[in-house]
Amino acid sequence: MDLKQSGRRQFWKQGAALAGLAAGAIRSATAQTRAAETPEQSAEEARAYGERPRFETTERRDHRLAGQFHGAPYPDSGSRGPYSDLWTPLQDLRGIITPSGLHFTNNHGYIAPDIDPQQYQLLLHGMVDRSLIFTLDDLKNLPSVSRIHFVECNGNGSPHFNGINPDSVQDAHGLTSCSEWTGVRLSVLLKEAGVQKGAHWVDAESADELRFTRSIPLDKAIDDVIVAYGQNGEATRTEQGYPVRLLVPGWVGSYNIKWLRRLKVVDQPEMGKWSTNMYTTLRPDGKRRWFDFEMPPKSIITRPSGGQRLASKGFYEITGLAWSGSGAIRRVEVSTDGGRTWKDAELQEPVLRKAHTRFCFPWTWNGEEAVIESRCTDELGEVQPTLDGFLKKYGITLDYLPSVNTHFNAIQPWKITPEGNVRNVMFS
Ligand SMILES: Nc1nc2c(c(=O)[nH]1)N[C@H]1C(S)=C(S)[C@@H](COP(=O)(O)O)O[C@H]1N2
Ligand SMILES: [Mo]
Repeated sequence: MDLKQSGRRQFWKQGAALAGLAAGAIRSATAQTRAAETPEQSAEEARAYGERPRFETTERRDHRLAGQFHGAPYPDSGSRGPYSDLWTPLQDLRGIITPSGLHFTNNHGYIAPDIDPQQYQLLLHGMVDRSLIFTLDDLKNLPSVSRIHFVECNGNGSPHFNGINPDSVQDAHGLTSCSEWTGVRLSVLLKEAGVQKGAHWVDAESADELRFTRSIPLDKAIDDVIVAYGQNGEATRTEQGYPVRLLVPGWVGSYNIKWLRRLKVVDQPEMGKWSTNMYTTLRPDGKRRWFDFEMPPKSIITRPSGGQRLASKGFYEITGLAWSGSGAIRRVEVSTDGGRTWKDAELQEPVLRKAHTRFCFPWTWNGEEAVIESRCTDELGEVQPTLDGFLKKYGITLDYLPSVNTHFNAIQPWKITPEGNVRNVMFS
């Protein structure tokens, strides 16, 4: 453990005590100060790469350290890599871009491989006319695209992952983030190689020791999948798959293979444990559903949200994020009376397909108990369900819900107590 880390952790503990003293109308339960660095170190770093203002300390939450996994104690915390389970502080973000250093990461416990970009190679083979190997320069020399898309873990928000009523929006829903991704369209590479008749899937495999694999239907691969080497204007972060990852817009997070090293064009999907056991939904009858693809429409109020405090009655802007794996968000409604009445929120530009969309709603809190929640509709007309609606759709009861590890998109209610404390009341 390095000094900086241990300092941070210590400060994080102090955070709870400091929160009560923090000024400002909405107080964050994670308020804290940053550990001091040596002056030479910070001056040099600041010149070279810039730094955050000293007072800006929001950070990813390490659920491995927090000891939470699938709502239960972490199984093997010791052996997990440093980037295995970091959650985005959604309550502190504005706009739609997640700063790269705050992008969530889900790594199945392995340490990010250290890949020299000069040595990097991507193999494209299988049912193609020509097998090809691309270096990083080869990829960068091909026509590029930059697109803003979210990545969301399939289990985000589900009690299967997050336990019952985690305190904050970060701990409940922090496995979604949104970046501008730059790279070459997979369709360009497939055209170069020449896809043969009878091919229907592309198996993508990672370079890390896990050999993480998922199969992508050829239609999707040709439609909008990006072989991405850029994130928010610079190289893709180490923990986001440096130097190259797959970006599969709108689909379940696990399709976005990081540290991509091999693409194989095939006729049948591979049926390894990640594609079948880990990333499908178990039905109550013991059978599994077909692969999950698009993430369903979902919205969450990020401010005010769980763990924050309204200092006094008066005006507040309610704001949050909405997104859908099927396309653009068309509408977000907000209720401040626990779902009895709804009013349209304003959607902030830009409203992009398969990207986080920022919504805003002006509100005056009268100082009485209130339950605030949001509900979105996407371009296909699909409406985010209530908890009951979600259970009906899957044909399950609340008891069974913790077994469902995917696609949980029920409306998230936050209760504001007369004292101004904001609490998670999803399951109550
Ligand atoms: N090589 C590799 N790729 C991977 C994973 C992994 O463990 N190893 N995790 C997947 C899962 S489950 C998710 S949700 C996304 C998360 O992407 P991120 O870490 O960039 O947020 O990466 C996917 N790609
Ligand atoms: Mo995931």
